[in-house]
Amino acid sequence: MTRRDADFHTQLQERTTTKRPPLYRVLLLNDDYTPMDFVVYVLMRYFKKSGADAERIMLAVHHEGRGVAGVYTKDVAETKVGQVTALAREEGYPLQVTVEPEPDE
Ligand code: TYC
Repeated sequence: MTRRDADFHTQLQERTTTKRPPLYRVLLLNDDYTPMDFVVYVLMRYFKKSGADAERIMLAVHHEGRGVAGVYTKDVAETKVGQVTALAREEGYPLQVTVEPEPDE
């Protein structure tokens, strides 16, 4: 294969290979003041969890200190952090929500 063939091959690959975007975890952190019901509500409303899953995740955060609410592209993850943080502050709760990169597969 000539150098030009190799370059053409590389460019074709770059044009036609579909790349998945990097993903980010939205984490909930435990605290002593945010009500359990509020955390369950947030998990159902913003992270589309069933009642049973929301309860399980909330209790895991309560006992282990942190837990994954959902995994999204960067923009979506950051939007959810903003929405949930705003609602928690409106209600006067200190709930902490953060984002971390999902280790790539
Ligand atoms: N620890 C809180 C309580 O006992 C409940 C709670 C769970 C708070 C998860 C935050 O991310 C959280 N009321």
